[in-house]
Amino acid sequence: MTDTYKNYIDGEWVTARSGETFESVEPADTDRVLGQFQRSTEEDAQRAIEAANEAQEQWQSLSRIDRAAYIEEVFKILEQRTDELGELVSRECGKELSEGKADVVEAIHMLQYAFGNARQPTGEVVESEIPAKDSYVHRQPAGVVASITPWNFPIAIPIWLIAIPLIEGNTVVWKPAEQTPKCAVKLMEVFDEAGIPDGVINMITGYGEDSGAPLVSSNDVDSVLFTGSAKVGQMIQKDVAVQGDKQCACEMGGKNAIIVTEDADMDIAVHSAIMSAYKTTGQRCVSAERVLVHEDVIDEFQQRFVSAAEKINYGHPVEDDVFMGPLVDDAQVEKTKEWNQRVRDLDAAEVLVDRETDIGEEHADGRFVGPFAYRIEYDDDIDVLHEEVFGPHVAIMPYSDLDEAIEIHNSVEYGLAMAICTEDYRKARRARQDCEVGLGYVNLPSIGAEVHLPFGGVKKSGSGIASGKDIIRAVTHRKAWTVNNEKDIEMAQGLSADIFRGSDE
Ligand code: UN1
Repeated sequence: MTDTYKNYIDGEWVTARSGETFESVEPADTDRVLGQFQRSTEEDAQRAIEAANEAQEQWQSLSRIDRAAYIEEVFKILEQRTDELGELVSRECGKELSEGKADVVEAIHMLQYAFGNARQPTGEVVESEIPAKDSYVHRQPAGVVASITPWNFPIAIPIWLIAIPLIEGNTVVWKPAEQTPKCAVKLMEVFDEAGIPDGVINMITGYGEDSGAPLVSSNDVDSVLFTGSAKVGQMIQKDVAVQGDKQCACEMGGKNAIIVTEDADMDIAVHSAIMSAYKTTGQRCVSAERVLVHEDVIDEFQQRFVSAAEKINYGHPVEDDVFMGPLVDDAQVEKTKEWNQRVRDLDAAEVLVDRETDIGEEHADGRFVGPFAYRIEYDDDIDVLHEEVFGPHVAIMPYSDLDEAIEIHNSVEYGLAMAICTEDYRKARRARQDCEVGLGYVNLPSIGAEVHLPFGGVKKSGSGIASGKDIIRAVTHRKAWTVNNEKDIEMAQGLSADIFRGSDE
């Protein structure tokens, strides 16, 4: 018998109105059940939205600094629970232990950034062309924010999409991914212990169609923050666009690339490519599924990459010395295997690494898919070179000059992260200028952004305001406010203020 966990609404732990629950299991060993969770529906979403609406005015009336003090409490408690929650992240989403812990540490860093930022000056003072006028820009909370978060960073990304919205004076309804509900419940416990007033943060577990969609369509939600797949993000963007009065920031996938130039340091290039392709089992939105290597060095790169990929240790994420864990769910396993098979069936592709099922019998109950890599000449018509797999699956492609590398780089509809491995600063600069991305790295993997940097992409990858201080734009309204300090009214642009002009007065 496993425990049943509840939703968190208006400061209370409550069951879903449907009375239904769903199960969360360890992807590395699906016999191990982590708990039963509430299968929330529109009714629960509505209850949570009402609680958030009721709490919002009072919460907004606190100073920004007082609101931040609550976030500092969350930070203190989370810091004490780093190891415990890190291990839970590893068990529930399948990332190896250092990654599970890094997820919690990333959340801690975001909390630190968020409450520290509350003592920074905000807004802008704008010079008026009329000396008697003072103008400034003031920000006010949107109201109720719906935060819809993915499973691959089950502690960090929720904190990205909750901490700053709260400090800005919004209240939040959070719908975590159905793959990682236990991480969500444990994170809510931290908020509860921190003494956040009732209704300020609410959490409902369940599936997107049942309980995420009603948040997006509700008239009482003022801003939607989403990180996840392009398919769902586009649905949210469309839904919000026709409502007209709702803000929205969507952060969606990528088909990220590493460019290796002819002068690159091969140790750095191979290390960066392996990290980018296989860390988190390829399940970061910033993971790289394309490595573009100059034709003069591709054979050497390939030989070294393959030898490293053959040695990667994959297994249960809480075992010692594991580099890569399982994929999160059966849908991911199926999808990754399907793309691998399509590559095997391509005449144009040479499969270099195929460890798809290279895992011991003891892991038969896990959702394991091993490293896969292939070499191929870029061809616009090959769909796998454009579509995001979100697994340990990577194409190695030759190019003859940097113009061609950049053209291939930009041929995809996404534009999230990239890296260039080069010893030539001019080539690195060229990549910075011409690669269509929101995040770029030189002589590094394409993963591992720090929280105080802006995070987000261009093109189909999103609006580029998923995190850091930029997210403030998605959860506040700007007010341009002008004050006249004289008795006379004087207008800008030479506009006459003489209301008796031409009359006898
Ligand atoms: C994601 O890939 O879904 O930059 C988020 C990184 C992490 C965040 C990744 N800080 O790799």
